[in-house]
Amino acid sequence: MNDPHIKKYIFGDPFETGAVVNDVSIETGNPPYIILDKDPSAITYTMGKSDRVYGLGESVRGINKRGWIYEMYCSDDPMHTETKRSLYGSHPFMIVDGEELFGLFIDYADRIVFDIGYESVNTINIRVGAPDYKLYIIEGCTPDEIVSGFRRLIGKSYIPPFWAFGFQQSRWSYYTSNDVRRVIDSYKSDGFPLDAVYLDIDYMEDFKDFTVSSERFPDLAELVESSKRNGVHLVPIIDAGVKIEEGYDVYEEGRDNGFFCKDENGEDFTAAVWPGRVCFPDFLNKDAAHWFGMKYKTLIDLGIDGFWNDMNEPAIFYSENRLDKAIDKVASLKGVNIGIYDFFALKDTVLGLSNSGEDYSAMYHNVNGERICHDKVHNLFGYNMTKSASDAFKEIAPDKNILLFSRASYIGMHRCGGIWMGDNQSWWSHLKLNLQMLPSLNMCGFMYTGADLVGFGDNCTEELALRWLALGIFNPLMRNHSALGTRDQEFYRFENKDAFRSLLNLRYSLIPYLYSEFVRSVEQDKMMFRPLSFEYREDKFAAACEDQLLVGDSIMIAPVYEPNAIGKNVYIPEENMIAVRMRAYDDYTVEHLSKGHHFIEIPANETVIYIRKGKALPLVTPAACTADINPDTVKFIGEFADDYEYTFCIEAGVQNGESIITKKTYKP
Ligand code: MIG
Repeated sequence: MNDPHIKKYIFGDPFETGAVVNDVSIETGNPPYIILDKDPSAITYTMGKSDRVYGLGESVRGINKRGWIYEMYCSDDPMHTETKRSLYGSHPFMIVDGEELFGLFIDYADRIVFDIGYESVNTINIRVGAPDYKLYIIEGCTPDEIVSGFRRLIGKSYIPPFWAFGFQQSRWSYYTSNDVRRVIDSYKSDGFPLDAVYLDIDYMEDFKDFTVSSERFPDLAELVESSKRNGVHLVPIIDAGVKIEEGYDVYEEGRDNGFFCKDENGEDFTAAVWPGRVCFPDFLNKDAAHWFGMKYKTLIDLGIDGFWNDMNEPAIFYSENRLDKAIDKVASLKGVNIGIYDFFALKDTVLGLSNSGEDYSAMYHNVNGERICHDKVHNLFGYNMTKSASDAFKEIAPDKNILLFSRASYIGMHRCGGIWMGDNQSWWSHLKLNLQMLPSLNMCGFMYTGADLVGFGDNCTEELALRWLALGIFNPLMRNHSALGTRDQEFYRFENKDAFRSLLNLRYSLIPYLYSEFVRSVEQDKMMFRPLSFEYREDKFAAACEDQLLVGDSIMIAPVYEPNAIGKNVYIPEENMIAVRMRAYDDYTVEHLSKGHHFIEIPANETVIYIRKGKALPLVTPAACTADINPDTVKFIGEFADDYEYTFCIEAGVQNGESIITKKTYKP
């Protein structure tokens, strides 16, 4: 395929990342719009005063990325405040929308710094780690066209199994089979719908991948079976590090076959993560990747049909080498009356032990026989871990579409699995970040995604839980997850159960719409979550709107993300939108709104969905789990022409590890 709107340039000797699958021919001469350094590891562009910049996938801050500096470098940072620069994924695609309109993708697997008007307010300055990369400039008449051009270049996004659109419950500290049973029973006995419960690292024996604790989960196969009878899938975690332990087959096979990453001396690179000392499978080595991917069979054989890959930036708590140095330093100071600056230096030495660039630089890969320093391929590690699983699933169980998502990612991985948005916190600001990341990730191909609802770290409040759920019901990956030691936040834990139950039921009423819009977005290389500015091109209020989204073709959402609110200001971007005030899927009132600013009252037990002119919102009767959803129960809300029809995408089976999707059209 040769798309006339995409121009490709190659500089130096780039590493093949695997991001692009439908490539275009190479241009010579200078790329348009931007200015390249001689080197050319720096790119600059002068923005117009009101230009907006979109993209950069999983990043902090708003939908318009202008006014901050971001680094594309997969990082394990559970405390992502707004002044951090990197999160778990690297998605170096952006769109400039203003005096000029173009997209830019830098295909490069190490650190890239995107200064979007930080050092100098009107300047974009991009610094690529080394002058060895591919640059794509994407032109189009609208941001949507640019996104489609880019998405065609990088190939079709992952479509999870239909059940993965159901509500999923997770928590780090379901220690035993009985803990899991209790969670399922509690949801069921309170009449909440549920499709999955997660198994965090606690299900393993000493945090060893592909093992199951015989003491705490002696009956996993039975648990998987009985949960499935309730419509609930169990989804275990897989960590990147393999515990070093004699007699542990995964470790011994990896060691004996040379499948682990190496250090400078060609010995296995070791570091410490949850299992203690580990080796990292060399996912960039095809044989190693295949070997590790096939290991998932152990759990698939027990009936498991979903996985989440964690710690694959890769996260490193410490390496022994640097720990020893730190310990020596601490010891050397014993009895010394150190100065305050020495004290801070000491503190930094200890705090800097984790996820250190020094350790990454000492790690080596075997790529088709060539020794490659990890620095060159850092952002591809999580991608290739997830690809190894995705490839193997097609071999192990081609008759199943196995759910798969990852923490770390790079563009290209969007074809193999989804991502969750990493370790957020039970903060109101992270509710808003959840909303703002959705369109940015869609631009980069990541469609199956969502944040840990109610927040992973820290303690939530009931009010935050309820407001977050009102956004959560639109996340394709709708998972409540929390960290060990934080306040329990399963939805049945709260006082106002009715409000939580009706929101969860509403999710199930919405699933056929969400799934259909999701599938169509993938098929047509579109975004499912769009900023208002992408649709209402000439509208200055839409352009500045950072907290409302179009979800699929029919609706707009504008969730509350502040405490003690009685409602919020909502911008209605077109005449005659219909605000549907829902207390339950079958208990709602509608109100016509004119174009402009409105204060919308939104009590915490109501959700307001805005239907676009001439469109309809299809809602089905809620069900206890996705398997029980019946699309024929559909009812339409909205005002639409007599010949209006809506087509549901319906999962009708599996072939080659992928869902077979049929279409069924309904007329109101
Ligand atoms: O160092 O497995 O992001 O979802 O619960 C923390 C425990 C390791 C990080 C993941 C989180 C998970 C947690 N993991």
